Amino acid sequence: MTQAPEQHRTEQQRWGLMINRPPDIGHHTKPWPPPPPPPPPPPSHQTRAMVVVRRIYCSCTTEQGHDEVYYLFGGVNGAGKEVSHRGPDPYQSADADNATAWDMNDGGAEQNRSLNATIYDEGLAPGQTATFACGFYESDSQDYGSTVAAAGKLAEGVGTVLKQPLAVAAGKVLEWVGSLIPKNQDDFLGAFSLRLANNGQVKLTEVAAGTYARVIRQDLAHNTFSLSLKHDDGDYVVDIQVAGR
Ligand SMILES: [Ca+2]
Ligand SMILES: [Ca+2]
Repeated sequence: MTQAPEQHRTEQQRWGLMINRPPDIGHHTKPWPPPPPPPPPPPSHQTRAMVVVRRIYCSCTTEQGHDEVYYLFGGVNGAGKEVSHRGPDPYQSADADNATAWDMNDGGAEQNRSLNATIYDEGLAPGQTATFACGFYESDSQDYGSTVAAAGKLAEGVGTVLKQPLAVAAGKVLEWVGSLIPKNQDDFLGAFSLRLANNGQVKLTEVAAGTYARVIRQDLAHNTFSLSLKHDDGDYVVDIQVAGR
């Protein structure tokens, strides 16, 4: 009965000596390595691009009284397809000419309009780019169908100059519209072109002013720019923002 505990103690002491002896220079004496940090979350890729007309300011209308401002938008989207349309529509706050134009004036409530109108909203996958031209007009009753067809000409035209500097597209808008909107009909206010890219986040990579337009402010870091449009006695400033989601 007394042998076993002694043997047990002896065994404990023996192990105790082993445990308490100076550490070996070996891997088992190093502290356990900390766990690796968790992997970073996957980047949140945006897949749609939007072009938003934030505000239009009218310093001078094309003639006495209200102006009815509309736009033609066309180009080549991220999938390489020609797309175009004419706006605004009621969802873009169109409130003149049976909701096909913005009611503008150089005084009163229609002078400075915060529209926040999304004039383009389409898929743009990571790695894709898209190029568009846009012309602003003031309606003096040119038929609607011709203006839609004119927007289509912008898409075709942009497709032919994709490899050229962006300013070429902006400078050719009037040429592409051609006789669809005669010069003695609706007033041409000015045009611009822009290029979008998706590197995970949608970016405005370039903007160029065309005929009768001037880029008066540009902030590519925040995807915004402002245009001055001056023609046919009209004098406008348009604030535009590119956004992704
Ligand atoms: Ca006019
Ligand atoms: Ca008019």
